[in-house]
Amino acid sequence: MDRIKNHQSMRLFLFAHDKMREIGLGIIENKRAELTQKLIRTPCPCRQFDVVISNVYARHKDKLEGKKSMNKTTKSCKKSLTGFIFTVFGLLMTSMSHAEYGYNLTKGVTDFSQEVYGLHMIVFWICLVIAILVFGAMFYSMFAHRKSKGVKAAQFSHSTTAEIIWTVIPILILVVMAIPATTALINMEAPRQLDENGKVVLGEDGKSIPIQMEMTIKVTGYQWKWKYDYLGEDISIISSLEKQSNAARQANPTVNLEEVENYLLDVDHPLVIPVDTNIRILLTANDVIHSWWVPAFGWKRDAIPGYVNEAWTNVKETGTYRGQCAELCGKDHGFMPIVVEVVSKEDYAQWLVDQKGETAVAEVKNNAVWTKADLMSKGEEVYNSECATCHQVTGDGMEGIFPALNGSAVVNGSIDENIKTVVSGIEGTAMLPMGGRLSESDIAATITYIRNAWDNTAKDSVQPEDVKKIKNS
Ligand code: HEC
Ligand SMILES: [Cu+2]
Repeated sequence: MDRIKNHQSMRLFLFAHDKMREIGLGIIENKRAELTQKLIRTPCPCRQFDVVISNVYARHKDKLEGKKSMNKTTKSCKKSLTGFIFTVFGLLMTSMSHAEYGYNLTKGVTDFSQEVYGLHMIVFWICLVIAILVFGAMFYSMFAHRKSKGVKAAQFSHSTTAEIIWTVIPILILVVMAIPATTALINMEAPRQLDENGKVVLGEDGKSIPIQMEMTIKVTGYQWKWKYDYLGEDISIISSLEKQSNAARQANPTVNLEEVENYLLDVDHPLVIPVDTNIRILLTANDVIHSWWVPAFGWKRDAIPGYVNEAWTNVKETGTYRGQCAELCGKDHGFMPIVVEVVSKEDYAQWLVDQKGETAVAEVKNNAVWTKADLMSKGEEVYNSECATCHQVTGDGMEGIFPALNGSAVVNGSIDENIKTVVSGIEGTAMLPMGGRLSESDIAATITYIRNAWDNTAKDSVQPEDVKKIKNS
């Protein structure tokens, strides 16, 4: 259900995109499946986007097509364009009685998102009234003063009065729209206590009372995953694209994307937050600019390296909310989704306890001495999920871009140098520091793996202790 909700605002756009494409290609409706296949196979700059669109379309196909008022083979562009317009109109009409599948913005699940929705509706109605007045006047005068009735055009060219009127009225309209928009922005940037009617509560000194934040989460964007630090709780979560989606997105996929639920919109470890809680969210990034966006919360904020942005939220309904990185951030930009699990306060307290248990387990792993077999199996797993995107599963890299680790001098050289390269990265290259995103035991395992895998000759093993030493030196 939440998947449908989250896609509501995108649906009209996706549908329009799809229709226009069909018209362009002159392909008839029931060849849709073939088209989807073609889009997936055709390498083009917007391939990933096409895959997402085709997939979302396929998901909602029944709902979309069930509501169509026209479903005919397209004979000519003109005909299908008319069909398209009627279809969209028909969809808009039917959607009014089926709010759940509507094409309007969603109201979201925070006070702020509802405020944004309200603003959107005010502006929408203002636009509608203006459109009716302007087009009404236009069509009326064209019809009532048409040439066939013998009407002669007036010959005046300037009217100061008319010019003043058509300057002053739009200014007034803009001012009227700016008042609620500014109020909403202030509520977002400097949250103040509001009463049930949305009025600002004033303290004894006649000033507004700031909202107290109950917890703080630091969000860090990485190429291409998110890290969530629960400040004061000593909990960090790394949130990456879920395994099935990741397998299905590869060039020669082992998993059919049609079979992956929430394809490209699911992660391994979601952000978990309590309902009805004022949460401050600090955003930054480790490499390039990312942008954290969960539509249901009503805002989007850039995550910029070396800079901390601030936002806040208070989610009113438990549930799963999905979003995506909204800043073009490199080749895997489309593969760093966001999932937020909003749970009851009791469930959150329990989750904290469990999570601290896991942190303790990770600590134990980092302090343990591992057998070589364990290092190798863990290392292969981490290598395939963290390194193989660039260095390839075969360790052969990609010529001219990613060096081969198979036969690399670093990987066959001194352990310390090898650890340093992985922990601190190689400055100015795509080889990013792994020290902050992988645990010491994962790094030790991965290095052991690459030093033993393929044709590499080092054949030694690395313990978390060795990684710690390099990290602290
Ligand atoms: C985003 C792509 C990317 C990822 C992911 C990545 N690397 Fe690299 N790696 C590079 C690039 C690019 C270089 C070469 C940098 C340079 O010197 O120009 C490199 C260099 C290296 C080197 C030095 C190789 C040599 O012979 O100079 C090692 C070792 C290495 N990476 C290990 C790893 C390990 C282990 C992981 C996973 C934990 C990993 N890399 C993940 C891109 C990546
Ligand atoms: Cu990003």
